[in-house]
Formats: sequence, structure tokens, C-alpha cells
Amino acid sequence: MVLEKLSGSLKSTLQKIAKSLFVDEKLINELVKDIQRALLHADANVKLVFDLTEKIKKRALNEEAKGLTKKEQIISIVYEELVNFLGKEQHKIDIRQKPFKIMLVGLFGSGKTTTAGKLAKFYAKRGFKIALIGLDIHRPAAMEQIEQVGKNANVKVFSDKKNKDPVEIWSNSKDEYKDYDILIIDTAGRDALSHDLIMEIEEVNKAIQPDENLLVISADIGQAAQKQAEQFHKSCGITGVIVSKMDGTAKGGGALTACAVSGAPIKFIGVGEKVDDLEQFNPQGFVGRLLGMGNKSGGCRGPRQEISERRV
Ligand SMILES: Nc1nc2c(ncn2[C@@H]2O[C@H](COP(=O)(O)OP(=O)(O)O)[C@@H](O)[C@H]2O)c(=O)[nH]1
Ligand SMILES: [Mg+2]
Repeated sequence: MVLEKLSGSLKSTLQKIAKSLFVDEKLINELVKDIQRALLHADANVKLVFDLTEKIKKRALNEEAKGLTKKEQIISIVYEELVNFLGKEQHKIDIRQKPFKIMLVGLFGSGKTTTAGKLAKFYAKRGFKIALIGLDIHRPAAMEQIEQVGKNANVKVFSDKKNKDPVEIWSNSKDEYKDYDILIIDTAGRDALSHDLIMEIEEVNKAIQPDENLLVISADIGQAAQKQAEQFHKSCGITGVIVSKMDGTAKGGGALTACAVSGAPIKFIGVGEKVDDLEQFNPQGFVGRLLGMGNKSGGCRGPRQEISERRV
């Protein structure tokens, strides 16, 4: 699973509570220290972590257990506050009309093209007809990559190896878009959010008017994700974030919390290089798995597989 180390530390902390003879302030202080250590190792922001653990401590000391044992109550407080920490609610994409346009933006190497293929597969599996549109005109071999990605996901790709104008590439196939339910648009990135990149995204944005403008962020940048999400939001109005490469780094916890605090809802996470390695992000299910609650604890807190958006 992703964030294995964080999960291991949090689980053993909760086990410590479960195994203790009685709950007192000393144990709660220990719990708080353990959680702080675990989250700081995952590169979560120090201030955010201290705010979180302060809340946990206050609630654990002051709230009544109401039908639960004190230990159960504390475990439930940790769960609830971690869910809040990661954005609280799930933010699903509502495919509102046809063709629904999802554009991916982000820095070079963040995982846009790979994620475009994963999204294509994700929605194709749910019965939508998908086309990928390759607008990365800068990176050599970008068009071959998107074609390969489209082949793996078994969907149509619109691209143009010779054209250097992304707006033109988009416009040239416009008549054909009405045949698709969802268009997934892959754009170019740069090494940093530069004036050139902003200008290009703005132009593409104006021409396409995407329904969802999703920023792809690599989890390995940890808490720096906050600044990146805020910068992209300011310059090109993102509607959400996809945190990629959650499988390859211990810093993913920091990236997730940083996005949550930036106010940009995390809609998906990438958990591997393959076309199926994408999950809708649901803070409740995610924290449930992190703490090892899964479906075993009665189901209500486990990962809930979303099938409600499945096409009938
Ligand atoms: N391990 C892992 N690698 C990923 C993930 N998403 C993308 N990558 C890899 O990251 C690299 C850059 O991805 P790419 O899609 O080309 O990034 P782009 O420049 O933003 O289009 C490639 O080697 C991908 O295989 C992920 O979720 N997990
Ligand atoms: Mg790319």
C-alpha cells in the first residue's frame, strides 16, 4: 500500500492505546508525540501537525466518551481529525455534459501524460466514450507517448506531431469531439511555473474552456505541494489536484495535507506507473486504510468503492 511507513507508525500508536491498561494524560501525551513524529516523517508541515495534535489532545481530554470506551473514543477522535486533516469530504467529478472536458496541467515530469491514460481507462471502464488530446508541443516524443498511452487504455487519441500551436491542434479536430463523452486534454509542462507556461495554459484554457482543470502534482515534493497548488490556482484557476507517484515516496502524506490546506480538492491519487494505478481520493477510506480499519471495523469506515457515477 502507499505510505506504508506512516501507516505502520500510526497503527502501532493506536495499538499502544488499545493495549494500555487505562487512559490518562500521560498516555494521551504519548499518543500526540507519536502522531507528530509519524506525520513529520511523512513531510507534513510542522504547524499543521501541531494544530492537528493539539485538537486531538483537547478532544481526548475534554470530550465525553458517549457510549464508547475511552480507548475507542480516542481512536475515533484520531480517525476523525486525520480525515479532516486530509480535506474531510470526497470531491467527485460530476460528468455533467457531453463532451465533458478534463484538462491536465502541471510541471514537466509530474505525471500528466501517464495520468491522462489512467483517467481514460478509469472512465472507459465506467462506460464512457473517451478521447485523449495531446497538446504537449514542446517535449520531443510527447506525441508518441500520448499515442502509446491511448493504445494502452484502448481509447482514441487526437494529436499532431508537426503542429507547434496547441490551440490549433485542439481546433483542428473540433468537429469530432461531439462523438465522445469525455475529452482528456494533456498539456505541456515546464521545469517551474514560468511566464511562458502560464501564457500557454491561459491560451489553451481560453480555447478549450475545460469543465475540470486538474493540476497533477508529484507526491515526492511533499509539503512544497501547497505552494505549487496555490501558484497554479492563482495563474490558471485549477478545479482540483491529482497527486501522482504516491507509491514511490514517503513524503506523500505531506503532499496530501499540503493540498488540503491550499483549498484545492484532491480528486485522484496516482499509485503506480501502470494504466490501472489510479484511485479516486476519499479521505475517509484513505485514513481508514492508513489506520488499518478497512472494512473489518463494520464497513462504515472502510474504503467505499464508488460506483454511483457508473453509467447505466
Ligand atoms: N511510480 C509512479 N510513477 C509515475 C506515476 N505517474 C507517473 N509516473 C512516472 O513519472 C514519469 C513522468 O511521467 P509523465 O506522465 O511523462 O509526466 P509529464 O511530463 O507530466 O507528462 C514517468 O516515468 C511515469 O512513468 C505514479 O503514480 N507512480
Ligand atoms: Mg507529458
